Amino acid sequence: MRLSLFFVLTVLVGAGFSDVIFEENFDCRQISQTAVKSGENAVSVSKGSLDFSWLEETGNKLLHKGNDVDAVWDVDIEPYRKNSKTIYISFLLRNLNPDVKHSFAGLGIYNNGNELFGIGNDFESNYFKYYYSGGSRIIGKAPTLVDGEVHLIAARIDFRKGKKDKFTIWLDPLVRRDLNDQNEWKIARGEFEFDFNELRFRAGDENNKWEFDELKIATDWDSLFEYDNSPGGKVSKAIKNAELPGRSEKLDKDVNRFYAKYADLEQVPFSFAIAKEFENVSRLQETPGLRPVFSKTNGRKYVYFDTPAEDDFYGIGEAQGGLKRNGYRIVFYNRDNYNYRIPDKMYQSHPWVMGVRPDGTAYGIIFDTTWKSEIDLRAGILFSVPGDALDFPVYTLEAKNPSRLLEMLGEITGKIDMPPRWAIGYQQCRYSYYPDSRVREIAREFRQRQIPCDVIWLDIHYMDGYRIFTFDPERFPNPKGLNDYLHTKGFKNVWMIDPAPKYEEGYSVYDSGSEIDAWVKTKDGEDYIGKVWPGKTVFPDYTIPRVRKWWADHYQDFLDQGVDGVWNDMNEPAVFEAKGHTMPPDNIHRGGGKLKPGKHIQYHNVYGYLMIKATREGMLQYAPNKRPFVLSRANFLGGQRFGATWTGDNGSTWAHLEQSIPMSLNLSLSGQPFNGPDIGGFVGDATPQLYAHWISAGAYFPFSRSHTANGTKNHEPWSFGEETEKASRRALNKRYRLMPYLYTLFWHSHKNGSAVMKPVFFADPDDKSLRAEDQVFMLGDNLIVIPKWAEDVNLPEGVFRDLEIGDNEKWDKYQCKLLQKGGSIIPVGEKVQSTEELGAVNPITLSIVLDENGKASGRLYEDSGKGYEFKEGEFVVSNFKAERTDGGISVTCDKQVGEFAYDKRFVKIAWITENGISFGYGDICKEIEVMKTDKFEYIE
Ligand code: MIG
Repeated sequence: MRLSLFFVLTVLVGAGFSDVIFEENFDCRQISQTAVKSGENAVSVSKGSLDFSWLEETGNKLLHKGNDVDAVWDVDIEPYRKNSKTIYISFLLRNLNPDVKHSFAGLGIYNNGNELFGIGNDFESNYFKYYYSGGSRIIGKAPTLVDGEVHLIAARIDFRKGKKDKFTIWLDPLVRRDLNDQNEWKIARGEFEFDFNELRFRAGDENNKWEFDELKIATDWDSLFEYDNSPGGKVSKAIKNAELPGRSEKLDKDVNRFYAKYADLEQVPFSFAIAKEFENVSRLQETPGLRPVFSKTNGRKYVYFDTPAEDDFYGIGEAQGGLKRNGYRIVFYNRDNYNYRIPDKMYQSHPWVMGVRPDGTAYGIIFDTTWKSEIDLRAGILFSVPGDALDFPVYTLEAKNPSRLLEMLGEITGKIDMPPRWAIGYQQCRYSYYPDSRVREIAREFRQRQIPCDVIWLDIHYMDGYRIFTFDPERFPNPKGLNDYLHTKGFKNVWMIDPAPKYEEGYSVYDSGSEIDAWVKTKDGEDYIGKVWPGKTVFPDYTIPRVRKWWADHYQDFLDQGVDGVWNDMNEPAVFEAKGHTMPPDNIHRGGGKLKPGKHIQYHNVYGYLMIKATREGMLQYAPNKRPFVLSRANFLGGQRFGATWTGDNGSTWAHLEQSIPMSLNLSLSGQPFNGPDIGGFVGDATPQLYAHWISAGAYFPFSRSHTANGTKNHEPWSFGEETEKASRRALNKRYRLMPYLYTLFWHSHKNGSAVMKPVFFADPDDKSLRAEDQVFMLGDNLIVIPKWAEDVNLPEGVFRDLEIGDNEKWDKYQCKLLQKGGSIIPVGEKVQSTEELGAVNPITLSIVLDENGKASGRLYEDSGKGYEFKEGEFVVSNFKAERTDGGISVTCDKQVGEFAYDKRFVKIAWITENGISFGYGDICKEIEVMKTDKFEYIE
């Protein structure tokens, strides 16, 4: 049987201005008015609203047999062809039955009933491909479409007279920043003659269901992707029969909580995200502006916020793409994502959105579930989980501005612990430095070359056959000796521990774990065995309290070797040669304490979170008065309480260098301030220029570490030649000089949840021009960092002055510009090679820029940098103030608190004005006066 649906659409022939030429949203009104030529399907299709999900919302399931044609659209592209114009075609495609392998669906390009070209899922390989009379090609090594997720496919055709037409096809292009910044992976290019007048949706295979939607042709990229953002627009129709919440609670001033009517409140699982206990929970009396609707549709549970189109979205964690998240759709299911190949999943999950209204007020939404979930920000905020996920609460937060919102997020999901000061220093890593003599050599090089550095990292090659908690007897015969050596040189060390021990009897970690029945089980109750670095491995089930204890205890002997910090990698968890590169979703976690037994799909997103929680507990158990440092690759909203994170395996490319800023910013806007990318890029060799640019900006990331993959060229600051070495030294010297400021920012973050690295729109939340600016960023509220490569940047209005703390570097091609905000006092330290050179209270220069009213203020936090004595009062907070006087300024220490308070402290003053820097010196406990001079200098 040939199922056909014919209708002709009027085509706008306005070639010349940018426009949508053709659009098919399966809107029933439109279809029923058109001439339906044949086929039962055509009739059924016209019944319901077909807006989002064609197949489901008709109430029909289309069974596709063979390669039958299912829908045909006549299109007239002749005017564009004739005039050698360019057109773009896009559509959405999703397999609704991913269990069926080897299925085909896609868009056919036809001429009078003859197929010319096709784009879609490949029947044989399950890869995405295009095909034509001459054969077919897989598009890059694009992952299979048979994954149950919505994919956006876009094609560009450049019609050319007398020549073949040029085409480009993208898979999921919207998760990239722009057209020119696409990952080669998902792109196909070629030449072909596109003389067509029909488009057809085709799907093959029995028992298979495909969703096909939003077929569009336009003359430019932007109008292709202009979604209908109107309130109640198309996304809200995705959820049928949406209902108001069944239960609405007021938790706090400006914090509400909602549950669906259908929610089974008895079954709501323990919350991993929420750290706060709300004491005065009451029924919400008023009708809040921000309120979800809930629905069960198409076997999924949906939560939808019908937010105004003018609002800007941020957060959602580590996702790829730009700073502003409007239009994005991502999946929360932690994923090892080598070279960021997969567009819509990353290593961490933060089911949280920050919304900023045009007036600068802000709101936040926490979807408090650990389940595999999706968020769609194309029209409002649409969040969904599989239909069998347990019900969960949705939290809404209202704040006067984005900064306050982040503090509220910190109050609710928890804040970072105060890190040891060395962890804020620069760090050097590679996969891997070995043997131990090479590690010593790296340490010596840093000191000889006077490039500041605090930490050297040990990656998996130190282990004995990749067995965790062991040391290779030949490469690292004396780890304690090596660590002692590093300590004498002023370095700390961080060593890697993966989650999965080798499956091997006689290996103590395996044996002792087996004894307590520690391993994650398959659905049949067997130990789940996967494959990772050591070969066959088992996976500790960190949901079980005794397993976390067992894990924590393992750090005893390990830390005895003089280990300072722990790096937990691969904890999504990553599993080689496994579907989705992780363990099966129906594996079983047994839980305990507050955690009920559950499937992996429930606990996957907190596997890393629970692992680093246990690691941290182990470190605190070993040394209760040492601030632990744990770095984790996977994490979850709220996991900032247990460790810092980095952004995984990026590539040594310009695109990933640029990407690193919005990625770190959005992690910062998701409650995790302590993060950063692999400086220089992990996959591949950086060029000297790329590395120089990257470290020049990377020196200002909260977590600042160079790293590179196995088998790449050397990526130390000096490995790229003299120019790059100089640039690195300069940049890192400046990081260390900013240490008093940076350390104070981390303390703020620890105290109140604020971000260390912030987008510039935080400086002026109602200035709409700043909302998407992600080439530049701020450190705290008083310093803007502008990378050398940044172009046409949008900066906040107001007084800003160059903060020059590098020696005579004006000619340097790589250094970021640092701008200090008017009204601020930034404490600047001296040049050191490691934070180990610092005491609790150190020499400082106060860099001062007055505001329009001739005033400035700033704060400095100081403590020992290591233990927890600061909680008992061993710290000092100094608040500085400056005011214009006749011909100069007067600087005082307005107030001090803490046991380290001083009654005499000689400091330098650097007063930056529009025509130079004026210097002063004196006892800040009295008053320091500085007279204005007209000298351009840098701050020494
Ligand atoms: O599959 O330990 O992201 O930083 O160097 C590779 C080796 C495993 C992945 C981490 C990377 C680390 C590497 N690891």
